[in-house]
Amino acid sequence: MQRLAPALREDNVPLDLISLIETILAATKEISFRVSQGHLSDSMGSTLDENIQGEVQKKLDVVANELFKDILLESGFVKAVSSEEEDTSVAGDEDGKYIVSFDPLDGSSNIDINSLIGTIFSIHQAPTDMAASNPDMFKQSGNHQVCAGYVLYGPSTTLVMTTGSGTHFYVLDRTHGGYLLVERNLQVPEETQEFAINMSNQRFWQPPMQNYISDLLAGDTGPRGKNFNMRWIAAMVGDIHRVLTRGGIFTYPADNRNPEKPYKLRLMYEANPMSFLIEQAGGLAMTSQGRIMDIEPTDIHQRVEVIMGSKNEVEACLGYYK
Ligand code: FDP
Repeated sequence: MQRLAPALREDNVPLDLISLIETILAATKEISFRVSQGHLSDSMGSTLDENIQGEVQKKLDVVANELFKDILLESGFVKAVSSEEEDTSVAGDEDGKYIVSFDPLDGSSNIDINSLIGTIFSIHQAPTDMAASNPDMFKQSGNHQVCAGYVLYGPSTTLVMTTGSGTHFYVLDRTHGGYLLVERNLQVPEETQEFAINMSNQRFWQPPMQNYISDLLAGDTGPRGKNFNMRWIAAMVGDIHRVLTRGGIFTYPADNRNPEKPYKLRLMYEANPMSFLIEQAGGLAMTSQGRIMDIEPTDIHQRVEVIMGSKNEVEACLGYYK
């Protein structure tokens, strides 16, 4: 099996971007180790807890955020970072060529139940005409990503990543401590009979999503004429990994629970990187209004409607909005 760096060189990825990716992955190896230690590590529980020595314990997502931030800002490759855990962007090296958006630990409600969690990242070129402290650097659409990926801390630690030449699948080999390429060019099957949505929000959805899901639930007695299965991991990394592996549709639609907050998932470090991975694998990544990666961001923590996965099923869903 091929190691990471030669696999990236085969895709003509520039050397400084390879170094940046390796920097990100160094942090994921440490997080993977901490996750595998579970309650034996100091990272479980609330930030308000104290351990036996009277020291304040940190939650794993805070630890992961600090690790990524420090390692990226010290690397010299990065002009600024933005994270789910930071209010605004954090400045790095003025000459850094890249900016990185990340969700250090996605699926945080799964941390304490030993279930799937992961890290999501998205890399853009840094504009040369803005200071490192200017958060407007991050107002670039998903179309301009030069790399996106996630690391899933599951029974095995897996990396799924694209630099625009297909979506490739790697596994962390603990015997040598590096990621090995398992499969090049993942392809999301166009057809599926599996959907992922948080059904408990059903009464809050808009009518098109209500109608689409009720037709899926009607199975072979309804207009779709086939039965569907449902899965919900409550961590986007886990659900998207399944979609990339065997197909499916994943959606977190608009809802009216809170009129100030009609969407849940974040554009910059959840929807955009996952869209890049899904599209590079032949799937679709949409809102009910258009492609996610065409959205011009207005805010680092902007939220967005998400409907992504198997091409024919996403199109079937969008048909209900016409
Ligand atoms: P979480 O808030 O636990 O970090 O990031 C948002 C996210 O997880 C996604 O990973 C996941 O798909 C979704 O929220 C889970 O939402 P529900 O709480 O509605 O299940």
